[in-house]
Amino acid sequence: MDDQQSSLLLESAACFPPPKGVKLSYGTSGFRADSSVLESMVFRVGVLAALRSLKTGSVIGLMITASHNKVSDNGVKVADPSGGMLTQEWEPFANQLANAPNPSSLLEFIVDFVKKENITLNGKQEAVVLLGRDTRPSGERLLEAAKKGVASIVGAIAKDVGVVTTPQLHWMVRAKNKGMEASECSYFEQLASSFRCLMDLTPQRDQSNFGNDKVIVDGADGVGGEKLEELKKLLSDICIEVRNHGDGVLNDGVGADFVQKDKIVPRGFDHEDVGLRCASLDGDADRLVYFSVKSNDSKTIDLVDGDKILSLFALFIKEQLSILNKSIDGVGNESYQPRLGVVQTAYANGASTDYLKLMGLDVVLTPTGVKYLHEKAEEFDIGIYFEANGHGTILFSEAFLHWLESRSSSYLSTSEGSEEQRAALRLLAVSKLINQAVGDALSGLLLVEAILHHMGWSIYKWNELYNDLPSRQLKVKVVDRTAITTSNAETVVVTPTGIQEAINIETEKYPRGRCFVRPSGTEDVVRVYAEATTQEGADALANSVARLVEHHLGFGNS
Ligand code: 16G
Ligand code: MG
Repeated sequence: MDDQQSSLLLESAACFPPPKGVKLSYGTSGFRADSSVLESMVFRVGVLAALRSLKTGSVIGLMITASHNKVSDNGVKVADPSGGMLTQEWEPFANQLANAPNPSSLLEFIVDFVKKENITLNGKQEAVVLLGRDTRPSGERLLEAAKKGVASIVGAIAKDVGVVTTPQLHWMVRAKNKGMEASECSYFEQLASSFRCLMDLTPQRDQSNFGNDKVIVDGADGVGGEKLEELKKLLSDICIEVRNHGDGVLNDGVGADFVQKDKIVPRGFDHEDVGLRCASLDGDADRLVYFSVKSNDSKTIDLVDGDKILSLFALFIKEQLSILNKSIDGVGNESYQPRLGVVQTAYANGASTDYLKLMGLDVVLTPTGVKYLHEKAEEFDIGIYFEANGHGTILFSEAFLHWLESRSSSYLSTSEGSEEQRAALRLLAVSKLINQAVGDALSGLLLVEAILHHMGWSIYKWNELYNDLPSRQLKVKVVDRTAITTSNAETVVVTPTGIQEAINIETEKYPRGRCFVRPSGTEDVVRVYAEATTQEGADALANSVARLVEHHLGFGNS
């Protein structure tokens, strides 16, 4: 590293002293904390993103958001060239940078790291970082810190894409690196045109079950509602009503996280919405859940969570593949069999996993966090992943898309307009509609709507795919949550010893009982999840295991 570069880094780092006594780690969703302590972290993540761009020779993304957290929090995360999460190999470096006590130790870490990673810092190679932020008031100030971080690597350029949803930023990074246009306009256009295409391919079925044609969307008072209003203008086949699009407090009694965890109606919804199809986005619009307001109690809801969205997507894709397979069998000489797989976490309702297995699908569990699910889903030709909380997407392998394209063009000459051709076109449209960079509530919403239309299903019919087992989630404050380590996709506690045996004894008391504990990646708590055939059973199991956790780990300060 030359003198110009090191003095630039030292000088700019001096403007962003780290807050005393704050130690952050790059968790499942990057760095997240109260926005007042984040400026120096964001600056340093700006530096990291520029280095990542130099290392990969590609455009990198930096998103300022704290998703479903309260409005006073904020956070920052990095999108890799594919549009996915920052490679896990760089997370330790992110932690080192964020927690370096002063500019000179920061510089030391960088010097060592660039040497190890073979990154040349001579200002000759281009580095580009796309910067996005959600609607949080602290976003603007933090964006300036990110820009300074990027600019402290000689030759690196920060491009501000403004207020966007997290998935939009990831989509833009992916598009840019594929040489496509990466504007918000092109994002909206791609979603709208592939949605239109899917709707045009709807079979002529009895639509009497479809129910009310309108979908009402809770925008969590965040960026998603605002963007959906814009996207709506390009859509003519669907009626979307957006509520909570930014006039109330972000994530306060609204949003997908609130709806999924508390199972009560978000602000702005009431008995007048009984019978309607409702959906909820989270604060940065990478999560989506559906719900309907209960007719006997307008405060509570029937939740249609990420597991049901996954099941709907899996069912639809399987249906299209079997239409294609029929023609393959007819020809008799086609050997290519695309592998369809679904990826869930331990939070997936047991009934959903049973349902998916009954459909004959390959179901794999991973630890919580999109980076794990995404990585696993990439192993399939079509990998569908979802967390129960509504974060998920569908990934298509390049090989499968090529195969699909060549099939669909061969149908042009042999069986134009056939069901096989339509199935191939539907799958191609799904691959364009769904955001393959990361879970995206807007594209997910359009895909759900198109599939319900295709099936001629109401939200009730969809919800009847299977009945969720009653479940309960609790948080436990302990002295040190990192004392808990787990294995088998977080279903088994490894340390401290003895807890797992005690959990097993409790769990066995309940028919179809299932229970696991894990340290949260985003809050200083241990989470407990329990499932049983009755709500009372799930509650009792969760409570007794929460007490076990307290007993083994000691109460924390609340
Ligand atoms: C983050 C993760 C989400 C996960 C959640 C778990 C991403 C982009 N987001 O929001 O996937 O479900 O953390 O939170 O990976 P927890 O560790 O506090 O339970
Ligand atoms: Mg989110």
